[in-house]
Amino acid sequence: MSVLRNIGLLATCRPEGGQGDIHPIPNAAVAWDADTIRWVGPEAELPAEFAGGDTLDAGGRLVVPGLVDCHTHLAFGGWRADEFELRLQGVGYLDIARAGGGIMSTVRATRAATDAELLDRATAALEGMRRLGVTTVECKSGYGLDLETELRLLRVYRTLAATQPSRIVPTFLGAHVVPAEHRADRQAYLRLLLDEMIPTVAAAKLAVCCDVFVEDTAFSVDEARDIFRAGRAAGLAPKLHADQLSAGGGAELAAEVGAWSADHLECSSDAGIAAMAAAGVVAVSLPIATLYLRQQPMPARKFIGAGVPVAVATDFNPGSAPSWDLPLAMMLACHLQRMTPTEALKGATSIAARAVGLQGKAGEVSVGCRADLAVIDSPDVNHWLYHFRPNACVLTVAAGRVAWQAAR
Ligand code: DI6
Ligand code: FE
Repeated sequence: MSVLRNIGLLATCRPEGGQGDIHPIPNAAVAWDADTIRWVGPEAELPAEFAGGDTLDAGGRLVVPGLVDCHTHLAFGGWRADEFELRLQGVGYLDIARAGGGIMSTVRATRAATDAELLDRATAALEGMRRLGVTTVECKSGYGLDLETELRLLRVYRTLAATQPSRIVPTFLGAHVVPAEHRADRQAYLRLLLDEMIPTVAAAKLAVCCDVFVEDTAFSVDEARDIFRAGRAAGLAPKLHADQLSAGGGAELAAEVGAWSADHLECSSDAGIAAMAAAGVVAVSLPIATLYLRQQPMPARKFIGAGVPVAVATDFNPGSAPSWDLPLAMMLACHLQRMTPTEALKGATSIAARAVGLQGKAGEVSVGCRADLAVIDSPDVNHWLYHFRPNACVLTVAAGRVAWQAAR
């Protein structure tokens, strides 16, 4: 039995209520047994049976659920700092891709990387995330784009899930772009996806979700529909990159196929937003990518106003979002998307958990959930995201154990 006491403010982030309802408890305590939360409430009411175990002291600070990063491309080879400089000089993201850079440049570096290199880098990224209080991470493949390399990426995630205290949700993104060697015959790549990759990935239980980049330069709505059908038949839940660079009917397709989430959405139409609201699809906002591509922000207020829950994630990848800093994404969600700090927090906890199928299991401090907690050196959520620092997280508990503690 373990207990975290002397919590100044506990943001439980239970899912009920609106986007900004974080269901706070002042002067709280949380008790857990092994990796599961057993008691949550005001410390004055802590039952005697929980008072005697290992005790951690939050020092009167803010405590939040272990954060959930519900959209990352965690494992890849190489970096693309050269493209960062080119884009700053005015060269377009798609122009760079057409010239052989962009996603294909990372695909080449990923194919050339060894399994050990991919694993070491992804492990370091996960550890960096835990220091920031992030304990659940959705991880996409998509920089292999051939059967062998896609499987290697997903096996890296399986190894991480077995060896790291973070919780991993693996997603198959073989439909990221049509790789260069198939450009002359995209049908051949679609057949590879439908007939070989999806069945092989699903049979080996290497992914939970199936993602498609729906965009003029990647996959059409009709192609994506076929890919989701094959994914569903194999037991993979749909998720999609939608309306990032143009309004391409991605939000509408997410509603049609009952996706767990539609992500990016900088360019969504009002009809797409209404369709997502009616179908109960989570909108995942990725403000670091918005910033790096200098786009118009995702219209979070429209989504929230229409009744669509808005998650906040990093999109960590070497091109459009080269940072795994989820609190940074939350701060940017406030500035760019006009979300309040508590709305951003709910978007990076229980709403993000829903986007990866972990509703009621992660992203909230409730009895029965995994004991994932972050102690933040702030009196409240507003102060945390307002006074932005390199790291305000002083203690992370993942699966019931201390996974990071700042030096005093
Ligand atoms: N949208 C993105 O922002 C990432 N993938 C995607 O479909 C960017 C991928 C990259 O530039 O490497
Ligand atoms: Fe992405």
